Amino acid sequence: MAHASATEAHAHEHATQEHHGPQGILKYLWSTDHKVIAMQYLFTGMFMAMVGGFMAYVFRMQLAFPGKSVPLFGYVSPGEYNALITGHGSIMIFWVAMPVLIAAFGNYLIPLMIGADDMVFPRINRLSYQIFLLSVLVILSSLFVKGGGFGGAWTSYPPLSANADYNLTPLGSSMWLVAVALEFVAFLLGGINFITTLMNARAPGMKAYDIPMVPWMIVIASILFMLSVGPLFAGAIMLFFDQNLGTGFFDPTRGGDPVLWQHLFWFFGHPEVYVVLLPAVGIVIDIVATFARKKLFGYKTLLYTAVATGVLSFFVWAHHQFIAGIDPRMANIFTVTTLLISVPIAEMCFVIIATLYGGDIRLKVPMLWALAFVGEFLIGGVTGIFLGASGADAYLHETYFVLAHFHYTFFPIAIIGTFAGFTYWFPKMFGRMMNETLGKIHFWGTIIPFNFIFIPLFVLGLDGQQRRIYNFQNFPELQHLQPVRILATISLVVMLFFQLFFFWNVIRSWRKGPKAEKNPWKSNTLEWTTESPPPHGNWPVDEMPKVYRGPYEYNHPDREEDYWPQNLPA
Ligand SMILES: [Cu+2]
Repeated sequence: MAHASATEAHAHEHATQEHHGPQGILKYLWSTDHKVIAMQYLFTGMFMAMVGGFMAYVFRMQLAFPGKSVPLFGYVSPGEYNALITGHGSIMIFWVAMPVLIAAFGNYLIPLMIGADDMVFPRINRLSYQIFLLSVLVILSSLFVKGGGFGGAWTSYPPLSANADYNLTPLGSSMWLVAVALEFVAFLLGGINFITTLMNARAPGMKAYDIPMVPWMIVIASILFMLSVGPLFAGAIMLFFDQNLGTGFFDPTRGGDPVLWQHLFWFFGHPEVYVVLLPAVGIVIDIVATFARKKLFGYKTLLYTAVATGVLSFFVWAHHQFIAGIDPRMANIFTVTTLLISVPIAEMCFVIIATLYGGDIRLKVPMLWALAFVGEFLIGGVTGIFLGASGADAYLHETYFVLAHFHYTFFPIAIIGTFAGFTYWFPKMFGRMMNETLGKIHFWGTIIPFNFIFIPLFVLGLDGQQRRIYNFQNFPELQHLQPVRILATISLVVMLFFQLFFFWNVIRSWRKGPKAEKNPWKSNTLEWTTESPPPHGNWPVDEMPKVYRGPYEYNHPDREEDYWPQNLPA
């Protein structure tokens, strides 16, 4: 069996070489340990979340109090405003959601949950992070070059992004493209590792349907990413040429077609939503099963639903272009596929609800986040149905309704999903328990203001307020909505303030939280059978886990102490 021999080879390596790789501070730069690389991705992603959150604070202050000096920033010029909204969108998607949900959780959890001692290609894994770090440096420095950061929004639509006179293209625009391309390379390398590791390095006895949901979801997401990113990668190179060499792929004054970019962008851009959604769903379903003390309801249903969502997500992209001049008959087709994709998503929600049903539910902090994910994401899903119908979209397109819908999908994925996973695996990652009270203050201090930020934006959108406008004082017919804008901004400031409780909780628990045992939540996936935190190689060489039986099963209320697979008969 191929996977058994791969594991033996690894075990041998760990038995003969106490620690491969350098020690001390260099360990964090050159380590090939999947857990160290996961931490690098996690903390880089968290740092970038602070940058992206700060950008949101600055432009929301400008919207609520136009023309006033923003504390910690100063006056916001129109150019800076554009750079801020562009930076916020691109950073939160490419440098927060992707590195945290795919790379950090994928790196940390895949080997541990399938009983492997590391990734199959540890050095490719390290290279992946190093290229990612380079992309971080490029995007951050692009904010400070001459002409300022790129201001063409995260979608980078031409012809604005491809300047008519290419000699005038600001450096920031091209650096944005380079940074995004580097980031894609990093995640392609990571994806290769995730897929091969899941295929080849599973614990002896672990069959396909024994694999826990988190590794499955991250691997399906990696495949989606691989299949969708190619066209945009090519598009990014073409746009780079338009910007710097005077080609005209996307510029109509040079014979190009700007709508071509929109096709290439959204062919990637829509599956990208599922690239980050699926790992979050995996995390949430794992937490829900553990804290409901139930077997996951409908394992295969969920798995095939995820695959179906992935396949369908390649046929919905033009719902972003209903009013871009595409054939209205095409719009009908994309309306149907878009409405169709809400079926598997609803099915995922039903799996979660059915798992909760009749459970012995414990409302620990990770469980609160997991339940909030379902409720908030549903609002995003339901409002997406309005936007997916081409008739309604003609009115709602480019309004704050889109913005509010998008944040009701992405915030639950990137922020709520991350906090759920982080608080759940914190004891495993750092060997300490987090403080429940601080965790609950942080939870409510995030969830309540979140709704007060984005429900007002639905109101603004339905009243016809357009996106990407610097100052609404120039629009007398929208003046009466100023209190709504101020409410959203104040709620954002309150939400950002409550993040201090999270950072305080992390630092405090890391240093002197109560020691975590191997399996504090009484879960029954493999990562809970090793020490907290796991040693290098994850398990002692002669104690590598074996899986004695399937199918994949969670705790039953009557088997409280029983975790899979250790206490089960051979
Ligand atoms: Cu879409």
